[in-house]
Amino acid sequence: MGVDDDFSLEPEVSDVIKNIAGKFENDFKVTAEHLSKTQVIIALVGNVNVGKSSLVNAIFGQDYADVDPLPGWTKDVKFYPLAENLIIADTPGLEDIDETHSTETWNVVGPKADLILLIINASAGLQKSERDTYKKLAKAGKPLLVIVNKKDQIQPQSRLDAVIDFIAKNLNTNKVIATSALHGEGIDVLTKSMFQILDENKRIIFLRYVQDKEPAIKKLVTLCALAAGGVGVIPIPFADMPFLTGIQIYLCTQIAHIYGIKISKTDALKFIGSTVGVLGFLGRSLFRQVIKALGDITIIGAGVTALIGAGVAASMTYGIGIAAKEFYKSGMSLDVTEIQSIFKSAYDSFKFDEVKKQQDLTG
Ligand SMILES: Nc1nc2c(ncn2[C@@H]2O[C@H](COP(=O)(O)OP(=O)(O)O)[C@@H](O)[C@H]2O)c(=O)[nH]1
Ligand SMILES: [Mg+2]
Repeated sequence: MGVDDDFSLEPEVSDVIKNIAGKFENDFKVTAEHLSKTQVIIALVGNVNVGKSSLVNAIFGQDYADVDPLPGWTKDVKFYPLAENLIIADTPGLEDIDETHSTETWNVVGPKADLILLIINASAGLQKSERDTYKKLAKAGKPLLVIVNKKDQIQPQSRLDAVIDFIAKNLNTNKVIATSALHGEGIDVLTKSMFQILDENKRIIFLRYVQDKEPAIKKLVTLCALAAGGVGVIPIPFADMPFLTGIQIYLCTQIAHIYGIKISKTDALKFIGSTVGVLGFLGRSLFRQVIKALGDITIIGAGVTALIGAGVAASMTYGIGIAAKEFYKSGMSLDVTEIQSIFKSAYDSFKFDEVKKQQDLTG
């Protein structure tokens, strides 16, 4: 079922696709190989009872207390494999960290963690131990997010805003995220931030295990759309390939990967071809031009973007990404008509200038 059966390419285009897929196989292999060997370690730092277990549960739908910690690490920091390549590192409560434990804790968390979550209880406010810890962690130079959990316990909203503002100012960071693990609030913002702050391979692995993948995938699609429109926000592999299609192939293969589906470059290209086909002459002729040019490995990148305009390039990428999300989420059970209709409404809804402006504001 799916793209292969319903979407037939002109023979000359199909030959060229095979050709391109072969030429870039090596670049993409690096990514796939990398992914299979990559491990993501997320360290939780925070006092007892702040909601560390509850947050992990809200994000991944799993209780790491049910998992046996990995043997042979240290007695203070415990590593729980939530999945083969996703590990939660749980540290002793800050109040329990005396001098000897402390050194060991930072020595482990600093180098090993890919992402550190410092979790603070909203209703208790910022403690001195939390401030000191933040300083130490920030020095490690690792991706670090500050989470203010139990936000439901602070009413009204203006009081909560003041608490968050106070913590952000005191820690000198703008990466403070308010959550309620109990009510599932702010978890979307948190997963989006975790996704964005992780490196390009680790973020894909992370998302495979996240329960609600939608917010972060939308973010990925938006960032790729901006990249296609010439606005670089985060590094995206292949964004500097001298043509537009590199970004979309990357986007489709990564989204498939997040849903646990391995696809080839040819599959991705066919999928892209099937979506843009709905744009009629513009989509088809653009796709054909890109494909042909790629066949010659002519450097046409800037040319193609100039030809269709940054806004159209961005909207197309957005449409392709959203269509890919629905397609792979469905286990590839949508047909071409359904894919095209999802593509078209996403394509029409994307407002490049507004999104660009928003991105400028929020960073
Ligand atoms: N009101 C409220 N309670 C929460 C929240 N998150 C966790 N809790 C509760 O706080 C207690 C400690 O949570 P837990 O996840 O075990 O904390 P940990 O010791 O840091 O792992 C439990 O009773 C949770 O139900 C939240 O966002 N709001
Ligand atoms: Mg716990």
